[in-house]
Amino acid sequence: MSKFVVENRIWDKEESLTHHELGALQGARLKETVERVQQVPFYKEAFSKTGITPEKIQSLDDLQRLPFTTKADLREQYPLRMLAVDRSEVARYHGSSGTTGTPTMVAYTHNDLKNWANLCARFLTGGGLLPEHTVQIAFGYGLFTGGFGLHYGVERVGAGIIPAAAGNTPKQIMLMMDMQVDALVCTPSYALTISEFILQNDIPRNALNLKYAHFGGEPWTEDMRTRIEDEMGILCFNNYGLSEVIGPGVSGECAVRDGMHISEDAFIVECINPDTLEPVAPGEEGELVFTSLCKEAMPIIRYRTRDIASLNPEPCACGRTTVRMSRVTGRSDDMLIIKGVNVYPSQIEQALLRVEGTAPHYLIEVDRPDRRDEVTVKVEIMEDSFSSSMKEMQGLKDRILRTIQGVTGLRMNIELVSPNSLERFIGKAQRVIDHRPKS
Ligand code: DLL
Repeated sequence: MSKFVVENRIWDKEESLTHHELGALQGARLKETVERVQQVPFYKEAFSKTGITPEKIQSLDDLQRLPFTTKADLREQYPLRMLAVDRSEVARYHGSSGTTGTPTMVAYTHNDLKNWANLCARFLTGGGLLPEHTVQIAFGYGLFTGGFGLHYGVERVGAGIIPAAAGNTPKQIMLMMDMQVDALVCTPSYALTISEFILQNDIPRNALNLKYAHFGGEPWTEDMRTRIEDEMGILCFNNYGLSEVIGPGVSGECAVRDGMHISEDAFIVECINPDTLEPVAPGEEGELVFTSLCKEAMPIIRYRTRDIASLNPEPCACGRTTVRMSRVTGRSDDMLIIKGVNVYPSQIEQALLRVEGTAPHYLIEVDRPDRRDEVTVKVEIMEDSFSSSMKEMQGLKDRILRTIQGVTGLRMNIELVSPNSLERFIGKAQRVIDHRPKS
C-alpha cells in the first residue's frame, strides 16, 4: 500500500454549492440547453412529437418531460447532424470507441474545451494532483477522448505532462524512472500490463517515484484496485466519463474514495430502471442518464449511457456537495445472460481476484453447444502458484469455480492457463468473447 497522503483540496466553488444554489443553476442552464438544442433538427422533431416547446421547460421538475437520447439516435445522426453550432465554431472533434466500426463523432467549441479541461482539473485535484507534480499520460491520443481530455486537465492544474500515449511499455517505465514521474494516467488494464512488466523485470520499487494514478475508461473492480495498489505501491483513483457526454471529467473520486463526484453544475444525472424508464431510489442500481448543461457544440438531452451504477446523494467528508456515483458494475449491453441468469464480467473479475494464486488476467468465453449456454473462464495462474501436482492445480480450479459460483450462482468451466499466455492491453481491455449466434 502507498504511503502517499492526498490532501483534501477542492478545485472550484461549483463543487460545493448548497442544494438550493445547485438547483437554481441547473434549472437556468437546463432552460438554456433546451433553447440551444432547437438548432438540432433531431431534437426539434423529438420535442414537437411530444408537444414540448422550450417555454414549457421552466425548471428542473420539467426534466422528465424531455425525450431520451440513445446511442442508436446518435448513430443515425452520424457524423455531425447533432451539431448545435455552425461548423466554423467547432474547435475539435473526437469520436467514441465504437465496436461497430463507425465511431460516434463529437464536437467541441473553444468554450467547451475550456470547460472540459476544468472538469478534468476538478477530479485530478480531488485525487492528489498538484502543480509541482509530473504526470505521465499513457492513454491513446487521438479520436479517443482519454489522452487529450486528461492532457488539458493536467495542464489546467499546472502540472508537468509527459504525453507518452498508450503502448511501448518498456519505454513507459524508462520514462517513469528517468523523469521521476509522480502520477500515472491510463486505463486500469494498461496499468496491470505496466505493473507486470515492472515485476517481471525486477525493477525495484524505489527506482520509481510513482505515488498515485488516475484510472478510467473501462470498468474495474475494488479487488483490482487492491491488486494494483499492492503491486505498485501507489494510490489509485477512479474517474468516469463518456465521449457522447464530454469524455473524461463527468465524475471522479476525491481523497475519500467512496464514489465518484459528478460535476452537477455541468450535467444533470438520473438513474433509471432500464426496463420501466422510471427513476430508481438512491443507492439502488440503474442505468445512468445524463443531460449536459454547458455544452455548446453538441448539447445532449437525457442520454441513456447503458452504464449500470447507483447514486449516493449523501454529503461527502471531503466537503463537496455533489452526488456520487458508484463504480460502474457493467454496461447493460455487456451483461451476459447465461441460462437466463444475468451476469456482469465485473462479477467474475471480483470473484477471481479473491482466489489466491490467480493472476488478474482472464478471458470469458461463452458458447452454446447443444443449445445450452456454457461459460469458460480462462484464468492465468501466478508463476509461483504453478505446481506440477495435478491435485494442487485441481484444488485451485475448484476454489475458483466455487468462488465464481458463490458470486454469480452459476457453474462455469475453469481453464487454468500458463502465466503470460493471455492477451495484454494498452487501452480498454476486451475480456469477453461471446460465440453464441446473435438472435
Ligand atoms: O472512455 C472516456 C474516458 C476516458 C473516461 C478516460 C475516463 C478516462 P468512451 O470511449 O466513449 O469514453 O467510453 C465510454 O467507457 O460509457 C463506460 O462504459 C466506460 N467507462 C469509462 N470510464 C469508466 C470507469 C471514455 N471509470 C464508456 N468505470 C462508458 C467504468 C467506465 N466504466
